[in-house]
Amino acid sequence: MSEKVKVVVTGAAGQIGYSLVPRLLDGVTFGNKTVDLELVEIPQVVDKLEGLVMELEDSYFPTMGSVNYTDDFSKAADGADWFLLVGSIPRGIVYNGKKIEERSDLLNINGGIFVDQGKAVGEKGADDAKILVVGNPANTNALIGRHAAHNAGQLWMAMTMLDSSRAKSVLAKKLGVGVGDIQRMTIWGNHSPTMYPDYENVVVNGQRGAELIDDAAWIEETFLPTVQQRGKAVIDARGASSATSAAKAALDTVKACENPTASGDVFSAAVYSDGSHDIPEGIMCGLPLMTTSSGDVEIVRDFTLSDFAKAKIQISVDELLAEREAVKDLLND
Ligand code: NAX
Repeated sequence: MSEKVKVVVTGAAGQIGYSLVPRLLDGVTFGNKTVDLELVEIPQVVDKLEGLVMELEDSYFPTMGSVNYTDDFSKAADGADWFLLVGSIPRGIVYNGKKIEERSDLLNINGGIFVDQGKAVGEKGADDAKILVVGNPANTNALIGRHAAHNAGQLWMAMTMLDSSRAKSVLAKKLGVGVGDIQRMTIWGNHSPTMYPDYENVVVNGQRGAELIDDAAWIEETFLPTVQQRGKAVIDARGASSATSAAKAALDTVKACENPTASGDVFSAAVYSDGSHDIPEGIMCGLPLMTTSSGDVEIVRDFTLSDFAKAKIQISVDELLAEREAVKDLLND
């Protein structure tokens, strides 16, 4: 019998969910493991998931195990190995009679959701479960969920893989190479316009980015703003936010955790900071990561940061500290 993996996806009826869910079953993300799926939505739209389940059944996925849909996150969480927490309340909608415009309101509403989900993950999820938060504000949602889970064996992450893939694409065009030629790309800080894509530490066909790119104006005026504002550019062009690329990034994060990292390379996600790289402890900060041959995900420490990089990272770290302060009531106990 093949191995099994149980995966919970929230926001499964949303845009990202529609691109993401089928590809969890395609035999690539989890290899030949049988994938049991729990698709979670809010009560108002949960019934729409019946249609997605019908499509999954019709798609011929030999690795598909059981597929359920529910609005009961806690029930879905039972024994799950992976949680892809995509669902969240977007800015601009009316919630409990109030239009949600302020980031602090958004933090608190979504934070409340992540307290409940975190508790369920901690109590019911596998003790070595991995949790990837995609729903924004992703880093602080993950901080709240991790705190509520109180389960040290579980790994909470917030997604920065999409930012990393965007940064690789912009650099690859500049350098005339393929995206696959760019290694060691790290997104430092928050998944927000303050993020810092580290062009200096990338390795492109054996050469460091710092040696390859000697064009400070291009970095400041083109590279950083293009990567930092790419989400908005996609919305402006498409009339909807990034969905297929976000789904691909979530799958790439899962694969990066499920397989040992190639020697010398890293991958990007935000994890709980432990003081390394002079980043204060206790925030979910984008960092360089690797998966060891025994399957542990670790922070990679052999990075040298220039004064320019340190100053940029500090801006994003300050934002994360302010977000933590804004939700401090959700981090008590
Ligand atoms: P959609 O609005 O299409 O879908 C979100 C879905 O989540 C909705 O169907 C909603 O009913 C559901 N939902 C809300 N609260 C829920 C809860 N408590 N439990 C279960 N389901 C819940 O948004 P979509 O375009 O799919 O984006 C989802 C999230 O990803 C947004 O927060 C978005 O900002 C975020 N993103 C994060 C990215 C990242 O790199 N970290 C990039 C892409 C994306 O912008």
